[in-house]
Amino acid sequence: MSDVRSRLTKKQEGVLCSLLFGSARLSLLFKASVHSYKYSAFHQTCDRQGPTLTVAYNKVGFIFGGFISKDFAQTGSNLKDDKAFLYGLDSRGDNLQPHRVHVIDGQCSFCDVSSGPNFGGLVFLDNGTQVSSKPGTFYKFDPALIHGNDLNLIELEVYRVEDSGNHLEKPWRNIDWSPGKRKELMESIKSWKPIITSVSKAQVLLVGPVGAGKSSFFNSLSSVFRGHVTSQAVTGSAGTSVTTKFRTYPVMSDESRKPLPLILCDTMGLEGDVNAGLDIGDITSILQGHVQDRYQVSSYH
Ligand SMILES: Nc1nc2c(ncn2[C@@H]2O[C@H](COP(=O)(O)OP(=O)(O)OP(=O)(O)O)[C@@H](O)[C@H]2O)c(=O)[nH]1
Ligand SMILES: [Mg+2]
Repeated sequence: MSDVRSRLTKKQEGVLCSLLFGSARLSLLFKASVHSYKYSAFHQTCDRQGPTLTVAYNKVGFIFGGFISKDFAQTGSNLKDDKAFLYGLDSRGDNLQPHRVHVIDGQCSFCDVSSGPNFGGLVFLDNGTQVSSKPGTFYKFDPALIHGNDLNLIELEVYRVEDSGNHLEKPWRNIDWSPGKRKELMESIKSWKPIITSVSKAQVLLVGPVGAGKSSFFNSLSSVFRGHVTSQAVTGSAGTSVTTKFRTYPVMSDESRKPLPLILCDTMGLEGDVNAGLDIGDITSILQGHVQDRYQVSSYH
């Protein structure tokens, strides 16, 4: 089977996503040239996938189809979907201006039956590469603007529409990464003193699931204060914890050659199985100060 790769260019994908919502992401589910132009193949990969965008390509250079926010599920009914629309995009030339058409008031948006993507006025995969176009059924549209009056497909793709969320576009907190601010933060850690005079250093216990990045966190912190990359703690990925011993690491500063008032305590990862990795009893013992550097928990003997 040849590669199931999107035929859309990045620019075309961006234009289609702009018709959906700001954080929409397309994930290719079905490609007729690979999976076949049979509607049964379409249902096999596209049923119950949530919102989908059908993307058809014809010979004259139009990209067109429909969006539904509900599942294809072959319920045998015509369904309403107030977010559904048909669209057409003339991909010839640089100026990509999509044309979008909403459903006629009160009409259904798609036929959820055993056929190809079926938007009433536009039906795909019911007759191989031939599209059925009936403006006025569910949607009122100008065929010239939707598909350039060409009903012969050279490709048909169906994408799942995912919401990538806004978290990547909008930082959840603003951090000043300037060199001055960085120096200030490092100085505040170096000069920090515990409130209790009998305690000279803070010990920070790193606890978390296998592979969470506990050992890497120490290596990163140590590298920052030493001024060069260090990898004192062993890191990596395996089915079970890579760290097999309890380790206490002083953090050294290379400039002053003085240890910081900070000791990082790296532990084995928490694992699902009983008697594997760190367990709650081990954590209690560590907190009570009963566990020495390089102690190996029993499950690793
Ligand atoms: N992308 C990414 N990978 C990370 C990060 N931190 C650690 N890793 C990678 O995640 C894997 C596990 O990291 P470790 O630091 O060994 O994790 P650990 O929590 O000490 O794991 P155990 O000792 O096995 O419990 C390594 O391949 C790291 O390179 C991070 O911030 N981002
Ligand atoms: Mg580790």
